[in-house]
Amino acid sequence: MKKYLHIMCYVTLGFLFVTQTVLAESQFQEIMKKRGLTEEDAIAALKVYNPSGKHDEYYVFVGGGQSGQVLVYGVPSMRPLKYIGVFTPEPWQGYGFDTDSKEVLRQGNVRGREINWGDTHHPALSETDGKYDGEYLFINDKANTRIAVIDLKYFETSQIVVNPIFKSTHGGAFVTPNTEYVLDTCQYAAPLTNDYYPIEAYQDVYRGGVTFWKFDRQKGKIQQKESFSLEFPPYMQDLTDLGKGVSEGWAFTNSINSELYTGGIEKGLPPFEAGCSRNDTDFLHIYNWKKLAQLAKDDKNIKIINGHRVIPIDVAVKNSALFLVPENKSPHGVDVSPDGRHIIVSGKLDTHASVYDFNKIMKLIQNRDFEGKDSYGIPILDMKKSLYGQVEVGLGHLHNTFGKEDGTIYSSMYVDSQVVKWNYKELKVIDKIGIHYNVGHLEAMEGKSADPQGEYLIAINKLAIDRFLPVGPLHPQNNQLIDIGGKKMKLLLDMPIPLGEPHQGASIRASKIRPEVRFIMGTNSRTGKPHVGKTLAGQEKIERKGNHVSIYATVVRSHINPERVTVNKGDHVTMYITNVERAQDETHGFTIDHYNVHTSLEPGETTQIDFVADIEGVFPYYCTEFCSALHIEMMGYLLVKDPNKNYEWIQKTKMQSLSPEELQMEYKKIRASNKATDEVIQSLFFFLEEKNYTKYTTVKNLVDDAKDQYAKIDLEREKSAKAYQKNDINNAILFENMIWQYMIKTADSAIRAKDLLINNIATPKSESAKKGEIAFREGGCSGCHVIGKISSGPDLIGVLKRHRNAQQWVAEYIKDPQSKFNEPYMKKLIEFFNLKMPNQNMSDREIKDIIEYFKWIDENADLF
Ligand code: K7E
Ligand code: CUA
Repeated sequence: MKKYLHIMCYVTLGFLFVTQTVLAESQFQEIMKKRGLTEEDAIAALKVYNPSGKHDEYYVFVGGGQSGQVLVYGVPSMRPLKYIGVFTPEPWQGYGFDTDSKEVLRQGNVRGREINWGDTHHPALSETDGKYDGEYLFINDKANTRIAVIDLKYFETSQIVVNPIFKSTHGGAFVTPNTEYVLDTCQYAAPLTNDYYPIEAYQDVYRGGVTFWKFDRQKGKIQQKESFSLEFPPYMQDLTDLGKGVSEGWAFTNSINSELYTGGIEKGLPPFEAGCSRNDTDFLHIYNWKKLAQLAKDDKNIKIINGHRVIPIDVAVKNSALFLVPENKSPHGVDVSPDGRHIIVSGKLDTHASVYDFNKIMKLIQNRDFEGKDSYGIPILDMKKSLYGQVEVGLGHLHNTFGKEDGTIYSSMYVDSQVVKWNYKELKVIDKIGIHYNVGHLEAMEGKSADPQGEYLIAINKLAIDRFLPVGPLHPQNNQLIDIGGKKMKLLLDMPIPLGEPHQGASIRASKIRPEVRFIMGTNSRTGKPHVGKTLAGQEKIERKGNHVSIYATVVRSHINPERVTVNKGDHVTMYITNVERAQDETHGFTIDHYNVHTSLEPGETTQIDFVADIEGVFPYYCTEFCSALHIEMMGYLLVKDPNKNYEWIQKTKMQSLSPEELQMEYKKIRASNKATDEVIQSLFFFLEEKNYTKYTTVKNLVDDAKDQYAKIDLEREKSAKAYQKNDINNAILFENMIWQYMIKTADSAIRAKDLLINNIATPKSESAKKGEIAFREGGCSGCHVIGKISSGPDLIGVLKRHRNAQQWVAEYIKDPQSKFNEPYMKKLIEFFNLKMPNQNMSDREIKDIIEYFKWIDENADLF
């Protein structure tokens, strides 16, 4: 008999399992059919979908092109995470609208001129031993010859440096394997001084070059005094890469104008594009940065141009630190393999990719085996003798990125609109995939580091054409995610970028990035140091010195202190604002209407705003981030008066006021509600203490925040008591109101802490109970039932014990509530709540799951 029962159980279970799978499958089919998806589409969707709360595996940073910003998104979901303001003002972050960030942005002034945009191309992550370490990101501005430093502790721009000698750059930012230097290479040649020379002086005076920005990792800053440049002939240098492993200490830069052509289409001469591609080859520049860094330290090796140390070509040549080797004409990308031995040059106008062998190059240099010299005296190596080999990859080869398996490289074919996977050691093509459309850069995960991860590849395309809903003639950009984990490349997802044209991308494992979630109290986020205007709660003040007014303000849910500031027209106003919150994500914004100032204040941050109060009037100021239920009340007034005017008005409006009895009643009412609220808070704290909340860091942070809020109540109590003693009932009521505000904020954090704690310590939910919880929420049950509380419907703890044969009873009741309404117990309940439970049309499966969820609740009844 027993055995028979067992078999019955298996049969039923098996049956259930099968019906469930069939059900899921038919649902799948139905959705696919409805949305017109193929099986392959559905698989792609599964590979990129992240349910709410699940994080991505990689960060990707891409240059924001003409937006002058950096875009950050996650892979594989391709969900955007942040735009980092770099060369362009960015109001959300207050970037360019508060004094501290303006100081950074204005470091980017060029020859005294404010420049408020940039053309960001190549982000570079800081490296240790050629591997990404997740500390800093560097980004170039092709248009205005600048490099910026982004501190990945805060994801904020902390420094901008302007190239002192180049009028155009492109080959930046690229870092040495331990981030000693950030390289930025000249693109369009020009005189290195700021003087005029006619175009006829091109060969003699115009120059290219490469700048080595010295990076101080401890300070997180580029040291301009210790930086230097190497002069190049005006070959119009393009991209660069640094040697690593065997080739560490060397760098490689290609170029596009060995012809030294100077254009002249307006004079009937052939245009640049023709003149620059006349020769069959251009020059790859090979130079030893370690040697150059030594040379630059000695004054006799350099000349000073615009206050900057420059090593002339002849000094580099004399010290065997600079060589050339021909490369197929008008190349674009140059990329050093993860082990440093192979150097791959993309032949934009040639169907061949060229693989140079560093060992061969070194041998030729050691034997001084040169094919000649260029007109600037630089030794030229023989191309054939330097090559490891060439592979026919396709048309319009622009960029490369490396895969995980040895020898694997992915290359973009702009003209063919393809990504080609090939092996640079075996010199053979492995796979090709079509791209929509015209791919430029491409980035396999950590594909330019010494430790490529493979898995995914991003095609950073130049055209989107018909991929997205049309939004007028200016189309979004398209970044495409490709699965490279298998044998064949598979396209997974398109992501429109509505921002600017991203060029290069840099990706890194999420585990390597360790950003802060709050600042140490009073930090200037742009320097990482304590802000001079750091103000703690209770230290708020307004100071005047002559016509300079300084305001030391704080912001916290949900008020700005001070709330009224009166100044004279013409005063210089400095406002220091500190966000004294400690809770994660409790950001406040701050603006004064009509004064073009804005800042974002993350928890613990202090920022400064400066302006001249040059227009008279009344200017509300307010918090710009929806930070709490009373966010809209988070405001104040700047009042600017003209000291030479008399202001008069006659008071006409009389507000109706409350009688003393009414005031007393209101006072009693709010006192009673504060008492009741406090009891709830005490029970929350009691629960948290009893369950040792300090063991769980995130819970502890929330409780700390709650206690911070609660600690503010004492002072308000005193004020309320004082007002009451003076018979100032009106203000006593307002202070009691403030107490209530703090209590609500306390309860808000404490309830979140409690929920989190319950999640941590409750017995684990079975799969079925998990589904039951979802069904309970999404099916509408939670609209009336709150676990652990009587709300619009009864508490459901113990519901499985309230009836005879309770599980069956509950199941029947959910299935058809009406059938039970006449039972005496139910009649009472319906009367009490004045509500009848509606039929939510739950399936049998869902009902079963919900009962499992109820069982879990009963197991953990003491937690609610
Ligand atoms: Cu091909 Cu700047 Cu790397 Cu675009 S890049 S031009
Ligand atoms: Cu603070 Cu809104």
